[in-house]
Amino acid sequence: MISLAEEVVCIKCKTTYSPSQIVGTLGDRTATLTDLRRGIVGRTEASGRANRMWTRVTGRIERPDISSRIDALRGWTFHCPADEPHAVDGNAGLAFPVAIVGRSGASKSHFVPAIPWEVKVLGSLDPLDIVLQEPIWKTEDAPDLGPDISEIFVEHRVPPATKADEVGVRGPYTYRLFVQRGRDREKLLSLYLFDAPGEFFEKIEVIADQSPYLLLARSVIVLLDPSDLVDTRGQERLLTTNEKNIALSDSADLVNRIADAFKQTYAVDDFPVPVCFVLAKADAIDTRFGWSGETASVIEEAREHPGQLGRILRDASDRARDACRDLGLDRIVRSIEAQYPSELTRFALASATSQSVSSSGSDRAWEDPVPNGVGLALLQLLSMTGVLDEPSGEL
Ligand SMILES: Nc1nc2c(ncn2[C@@H]2O[C@H](COP(=O)(O)OP(=O)(O)O)[C@@H](O)[C@H]2O)c(=O)[nH]1
Ligand SMILES: [Mg+2]
Ligand SMILES: [Zn+2]
Repeated sequence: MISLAEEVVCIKCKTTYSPSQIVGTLGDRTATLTDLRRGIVGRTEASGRANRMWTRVTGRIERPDISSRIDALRGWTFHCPADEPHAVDGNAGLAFPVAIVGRSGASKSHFVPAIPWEVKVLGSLDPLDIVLQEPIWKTEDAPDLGPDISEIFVEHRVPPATKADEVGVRGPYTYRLFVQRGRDREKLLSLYLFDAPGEFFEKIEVIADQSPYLLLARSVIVLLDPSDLVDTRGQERLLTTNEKNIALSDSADLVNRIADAFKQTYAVDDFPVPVCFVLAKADAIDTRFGWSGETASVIEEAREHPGQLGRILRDASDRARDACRDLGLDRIVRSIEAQYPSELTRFALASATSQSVSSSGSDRAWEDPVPNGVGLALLQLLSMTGVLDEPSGEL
């Protein structure tokens, strides 16, 4: 259904290339990505001999110089075959670009770093054999794996709002995503994450011009900001009905705009990729829905009912959708159901920090930020792509 291929997605020229078209350079050495992935380049004669000897003596294929070889691989830069030179991501695995979109202030710049913090550092999906790791090749645009991971989760600082004219799209931040379940038992994906300013999603032409990555994404997370949709904790006053109605209509517009941008780009009648709508900042919402325990219950249920993760995730999405309705977001839910095919649409509630920012004087800081539900949104997307499918064909 969804095509995931071992191709290289070039965000700049909005095209995908085969690895054989991508040339890597390291000093004065060049090699195609196909050759590098096979590992036939970068091995010296001497290390080749040592490897053969090691294999003969130990009977194992592990190589004594593996870490130095990996270090050498990290230095390669990969070039897009387009005329104007620019770098592309050369990591192995099925390219899985995930666009995180939402209006300004929706929590995008917190949600993007919350994904690696929750899934990679805290290992929230480890019990499901889904593991996120550092990539071998980091891209030029995002050399330190960004995006503000230590700033938020270690130093507890609040990053300033992402301004369109200052930074543009940040990323791709790339990670290796190992999925050790499902039909193939072992699958390697190259997850790309992007962070863009909310202004980019205000007009459909701007989406096409400024956010080509959005239209190349194989999955989308749409963050809905509850701050002006429902009364949230820490708010100075209750919202008026009028204010809520304006915000509802703005959010429904965003939902429609994203659907239109994809449909026009792909020239299709139905939205073509998996999408998860996430009611963000769930920590600030008064709801009876136990959103913060959802990841744990999905994991526990999956353990009790092997082979049924797909069904379990659909149930979790239905619960989240009903919670959104209960909170008065029925208009948004209806727009979503009208514009997006149900088999490619999921809902979730999540928080990048599980708390509101605390301010003393002019200092705004996080006290002890911990993401929750962020990995579950990623899991919903993975499930819809089919990579978690069980041998029985269960989705
Ligand atoms: N309560 C709560 N507040 C959040 C959360 N994430 C972000 N915020 C607040 O929302 C503001 C905007 O977040 P930001 O990530 O910059 O939004 P962006 O414009 O979508 O990138 C932040 O400065 C925080 O005050 C969250 O998970 N929970
Ligand atoms: Mg931002
Ligand atoms: Zn390119």
